[in-house]
Amino acid sequence: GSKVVCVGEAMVVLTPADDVPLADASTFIRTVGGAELNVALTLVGLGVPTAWLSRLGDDGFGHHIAATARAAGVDVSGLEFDPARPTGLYVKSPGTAHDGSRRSAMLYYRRGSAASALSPGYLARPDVAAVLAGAALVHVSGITPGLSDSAAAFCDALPATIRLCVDLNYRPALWRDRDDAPLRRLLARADEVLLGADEAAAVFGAATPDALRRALPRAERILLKQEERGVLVLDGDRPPWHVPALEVDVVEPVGAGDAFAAGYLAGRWRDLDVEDAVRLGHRCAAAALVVREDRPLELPAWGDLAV
Ligand code: KDG
Repeated sequence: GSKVVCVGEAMVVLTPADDVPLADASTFIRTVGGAELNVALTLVGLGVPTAWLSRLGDDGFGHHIAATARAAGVDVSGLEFDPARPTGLYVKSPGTAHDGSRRSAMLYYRRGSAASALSPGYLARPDVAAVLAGAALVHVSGITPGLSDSAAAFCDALPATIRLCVDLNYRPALWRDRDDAPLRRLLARADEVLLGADEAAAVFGAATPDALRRALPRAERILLKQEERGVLVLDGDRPPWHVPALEVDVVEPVGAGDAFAAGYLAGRWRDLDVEDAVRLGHRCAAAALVVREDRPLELPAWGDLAV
C-alpha cells in the first residue's frame, strides 16, 4: 500500500464567534475536529495521499465533515453514515479550563455518536477492507478504543499485518468509568508510538526511556513529547536522542499534537530520516500553536527543512 490511513471519530466544533464566555455566546463558528481527521487533513496539505475511515451520523453535521475532508483531497470512500446515531460535537468554552489557566475547556457531546458504534463489523465492509488494503501505515489515536466497547473491539480487530502508528492522546474523561486495557493493547502492538511525558506518566506511571521500552516492547520507535523542550526519540537500539522544539508564543494548544503527528508521518512517508521527520513535526506543531484554529493555517514547504 501507499496511503496513510487515519481511523477515528471526527466531530463538528463550535467556537464562540466572539471571545466571550460560553454563557454569553450567541453566535458560533463551525469547524471540524477530531484527532485523526486533523492528522489526515494536515497530511493531505503536505502532499501525502491519505484516507480517513470512520462513521458519521447521516445528518447535516456528518455530511459537512465528509464534504470538508473530500474537498481537501482525503479519500473518504470508506466512510459509513449511520441513520440512527448522531455525529459527535464539541464546543470550546473560552477561558474556563479547570486548571485555572485562560485556556478553553472542551465540552464533548459524543456519547452514543455514530463513531462510537465503530465495531469489527465496520472493518468487514468491502469498501473499508479496500481502503486498508491500500495502506502503507494506519494511524489511530488512543481516543478510539475509549469511545465504547464496540470501538475497543474494532481496535482489537485491526489486522495484525498492518503497520500501526498510535498517538496516545490520553483523554481521562473517556477512561473514567472504563477499563483502559484496550488502550494498553493498542499501544502494545503499535510499531510507532507518539506520547506526551504527562500522558506516559498517567498511563504507565513513568516517562523514562527504560519504563517506556518495557511498556511498549513492540514499538520500533517511540517519540516522547516533552512540551516546549522538544521530543526524546527512542529508536530501536540506539541511545535516546533529543530534537528540540521551536520557540513560539502559544495562542491555543489544541491540535498541536495532531499537527506534530502529521508532520512526522509526512516526513517518514517522504523518506526523510527520523530526525528531519521529527523537525517537520515540530514545524507543523508550531504552526498549529500560534493560531486559534486546531490545524495549521500555513504548512511548511518541502525542500525547506532548516529549523
Ligand atoms: O487533538 C485534538 C482533539 O483533541 C480534538 O480535535 C478533539 O478528537 C478530539 C478529542 O477527542 O479530544
